[in-house]
Amino acid sequence: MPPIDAPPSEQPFEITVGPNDMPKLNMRHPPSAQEVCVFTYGAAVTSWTTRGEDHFWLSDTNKWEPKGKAIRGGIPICFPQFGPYGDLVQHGFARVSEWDINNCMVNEDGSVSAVFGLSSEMKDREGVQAWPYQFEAEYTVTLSYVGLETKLAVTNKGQEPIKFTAAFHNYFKVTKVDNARVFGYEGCKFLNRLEGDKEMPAEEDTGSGLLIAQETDRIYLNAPEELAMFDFASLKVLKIKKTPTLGDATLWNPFGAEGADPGWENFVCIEPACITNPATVQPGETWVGAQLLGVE
Ligand code: TA6
Repeated sequence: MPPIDAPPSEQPFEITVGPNDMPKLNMRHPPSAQEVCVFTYGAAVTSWTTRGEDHFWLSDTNKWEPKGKAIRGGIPICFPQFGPYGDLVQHGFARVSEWDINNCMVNEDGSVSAVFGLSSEMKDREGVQAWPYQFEAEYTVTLSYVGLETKLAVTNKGQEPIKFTAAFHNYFKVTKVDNARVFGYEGCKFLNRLEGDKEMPAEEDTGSGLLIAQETDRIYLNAPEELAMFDFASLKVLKIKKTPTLGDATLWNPFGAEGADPGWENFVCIEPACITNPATVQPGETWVGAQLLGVE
């Protein structure tokens, strides 16, 4: 790690502001030339670069107003509800709540982490009160030689079990959606969200990955712990590892459907998630779901 008197461009942590004075944390791991930017609004990762190249797509339509609308792009956190499956706002309140920065640390192995917090005690935070549970959520973002890890830990602070669904809604940047091939979903059944969540059989394994050639909105069941995406134009391989607590994984691109973001051609959403088998956390216990992203 850089010495404490290293130039500002090499210091691991910098808290600054983005558009409309929204607070954000820039975190660097100089030995691997990685940087990540996390807004406190939604604890939203909006950019992750290796040697200056960003791997996340961010919409040009973002208004950067922390008022009930999620930042589109990067990694919105869906918690404690994925999609419309429940009584809360679409994808839950985590992505439209202001999170605290609890800690920034250089770990023993030289990796760097930032920890964000949101709890039911924060009565002033958007949407939190709509969920009748006592909880503490910690979101840890880590940069190491291996890549970017995001980890959500949810502790039940109340007297009754908590049940929730969650996802890391990754918007990966691609040169063009049809240049991308997704690997890992071979042999997995999926729920087709475009057909009322109809369960579909696993598709034939062509050996050359899954091509998105039409509007696609799927929840893959029992998705493997490792997924990957290859971009034919940039020759980039993106690897995703997820914990078994995130048993599902989605695949989404609106492919120009009505209402699609004008930038739809340049992202593919692959979202490690627990949706079909919601997490249950007993009083005093902690649930942890994490993903590790790497690029080659
Ligand atoms: O995970 C994919 C999805 O659930 C899609 O159905 C699509 O609606 C998307 O998330 C974006 O949701 P949002 O609420 O951010 O517009």
